[in-house]
Amino acid sequence: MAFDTLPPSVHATHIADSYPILEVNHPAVRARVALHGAHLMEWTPTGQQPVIYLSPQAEYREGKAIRGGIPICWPWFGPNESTPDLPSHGFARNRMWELEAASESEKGVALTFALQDTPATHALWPHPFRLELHMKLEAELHLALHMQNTGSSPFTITAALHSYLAVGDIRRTVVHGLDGAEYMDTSGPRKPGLQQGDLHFTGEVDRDYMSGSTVRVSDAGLGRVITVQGSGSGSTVVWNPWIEKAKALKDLPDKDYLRFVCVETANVWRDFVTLTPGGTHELSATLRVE
Ligand code: TA6
Repeated sequence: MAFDTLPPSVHATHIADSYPILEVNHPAVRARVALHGAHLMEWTPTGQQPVIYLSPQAEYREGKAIRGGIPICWPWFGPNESTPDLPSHGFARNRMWELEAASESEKGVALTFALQDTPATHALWPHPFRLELHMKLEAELHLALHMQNTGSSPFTITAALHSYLAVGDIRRTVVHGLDGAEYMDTSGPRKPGLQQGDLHFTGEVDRDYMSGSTVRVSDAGLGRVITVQGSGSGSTVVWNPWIEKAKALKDLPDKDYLRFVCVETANVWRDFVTLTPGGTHELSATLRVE
C-alpha cells in the first residue's frame, strides 16, 4: 500500500538510504518496524520501558539482519543444514517486504507485510512461497507468520520469531515454563539435555527446547515479567551469547549481553513443518508485560 494512505498514528520515514521504516505513535503504544525483514525494532506499550532490545550498533542496509528486535527466521533456522554457506536463519529477515495493510483502533495499530519468492530467493532456495506477517501493536504484541506453499512440490521449513527481550540484567533474569523439556544445546557441538527447574543465566545459553508452552521471563533488574505465548509452535529457542560470543558480534556492544535474552517461538529441530502444494501453516506469538 502507498505510504500516503497510512492511518494517522503511523508515519513512514527512512533510517538509512533506501531503508524505510514505519513509526507508530499511538496513545496505547510506540513502535518501529523496518520494511527490511518486516522487522519489529521497537514495541513500547504506554507506561513501560521498551520491551524489545535493539542494539545501538545495529546496521541498517539491505542483506544484513538488524541485531535485536524480532527477526523472522525462515525458511530455515540457524545454519542451513545441507549448504552451510547459505545465510544463517534463512533469507526472510534480509529482504524488503511489502506493506499490504495498515489500520488503527483505540487499542493500537495493525500492520500486514508480505514476502513472495523471486528469482533471487530461488537462487538460495528453489521453492515458490508466500509469507504474510500480521502484527498487532497494542498493550499486547501479537505477531502471526502465515506461510503458504504456492508451488507444486512439498517443502520443509524450520522457523522462529527471534524475539530479543530487553532485560535489566541477564544475571538476575529467570525463564520459567521449560521445566522438564528436552533440549538440544547448540552453543558448541550439539548436546542433548533435559531442563530441570527454571532457567538461570551464568554463562552462554543457546538451546532448542522441544516445548511450545508459554514462557515467563522474570527480570529482577527492571522489576517486570514478560510472557511469551506461542501458537503453531512446538519448540522454543533460548539464547544469550554471554561475554565471549558478544565480543565477537560487531553489531552488539560488548556489555549488552547483559541487556537481553532471546526467547523465540519456533518450529525447530524435530518440530519442523512440511507444507504440501497449497498447504499453509501459521506460527504466532503474543507478548505481554506486567
Ligand atoms: O537463536 C539463537 C541463535 O541461533 C544463536 O545460535 C546465535 O548465533 C543467534 O541465533 C544469532 O544469530 P545471528 O545469525 O543473528 O547472528
